[in-house]
Amino acid sequence: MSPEVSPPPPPSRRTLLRAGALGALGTSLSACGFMPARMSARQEEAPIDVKVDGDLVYFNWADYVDPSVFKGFQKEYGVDVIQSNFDSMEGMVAKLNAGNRYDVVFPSAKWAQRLVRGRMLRRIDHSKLTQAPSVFGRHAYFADPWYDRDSAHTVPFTAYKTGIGWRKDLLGDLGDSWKTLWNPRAKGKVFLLDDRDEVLGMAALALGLDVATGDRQDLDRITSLLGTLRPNLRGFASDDYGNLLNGNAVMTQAWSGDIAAILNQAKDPTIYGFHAPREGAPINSDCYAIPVNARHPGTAMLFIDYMLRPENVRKNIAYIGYPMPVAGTEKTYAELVAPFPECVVTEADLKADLFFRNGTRAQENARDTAWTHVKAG
Ligand code: N2P
Repeated sequence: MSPEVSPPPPPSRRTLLRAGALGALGTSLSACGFMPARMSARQEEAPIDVKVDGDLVYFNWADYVDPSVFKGFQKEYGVDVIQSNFDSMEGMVAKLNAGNRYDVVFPSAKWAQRLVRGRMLRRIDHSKLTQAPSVFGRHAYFADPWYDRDSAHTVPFTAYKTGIGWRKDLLGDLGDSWKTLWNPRAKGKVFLLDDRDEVLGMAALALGLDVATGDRQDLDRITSLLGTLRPNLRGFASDDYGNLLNGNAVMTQAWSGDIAAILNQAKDPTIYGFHAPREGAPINSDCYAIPVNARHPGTAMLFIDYMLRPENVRKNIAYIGYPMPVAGTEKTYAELVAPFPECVVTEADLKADLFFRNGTRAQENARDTAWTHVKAG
């Protein structure tokens, strides 16, 4: 395929409005390094022929789909699922930019927006997905989310918030503030997610700042605050789930879904707690997306549709612990998280301004620099 590189269209007024205060898209686009993989509008818009066109090359977080659902898909369609995993959005996008070809990838909201702006995703025709009405017809938020107008290139997979997971048997009941991470009884046994936006966002919220601030003065305050957390820190890791279960962490910054998954995996789930801190808990959503250079977009469409069948959604919810916006699966999730009601992501949560947003190039660079300082300690 010879990519016909063309500049992105100017953002419409609607897109600009949706991008929010930080979204100066024109300038941030080239900063994202998507130029080499950008496709022409024609390639992006070409309708996908929904039929098996090869094995499914799948790229996602580890353990983020129930293995029995993969088995069912392979059996029904006579294809293999060829899996590889990433452990950060930056890692995922680096692979795409390097030209690696996947049929289905799972960006979070702001990364989906970047990929859409960079013309790196195929358009997904909802009328070709038999299950689309139970997603877009029932969950108004996802019919037209801020990160992808009309969900034209994405289908929502999960929703979650970020909070604190801890061992109740070791630390007792804890307060519902981000400051809990500084609890001296957790000295040397706290993990933060290995994620720039989550860590800077947590400190921003603890300080009463915007969750996605790119302001240098704000970022100085954030880095100083995070410096004071060092004595408590054992490390940065996005395996919040594993670290709590294996005892490496007594407390960890955690995604609500991973905590809910613990309910199904732990010998004694009652020893774990989860708080969505009162200063604000970042909200996010991961999506299905089909890269423009996917070799098997037809199989990818069939996979997305298969994943959206309510019986498969219910299996996935029970296995990974994340709610999925698909009608008929609400009860499965509600029952799962009954012991952890703070995991629940409501429509009001989605509308609160607690998503990580794309900043301007300068703001994103300032956040990179702050993150480098925080990691270096
Ligand atoms: C990995 C799930 C990560 C989802 N357990 C957060 N985007």
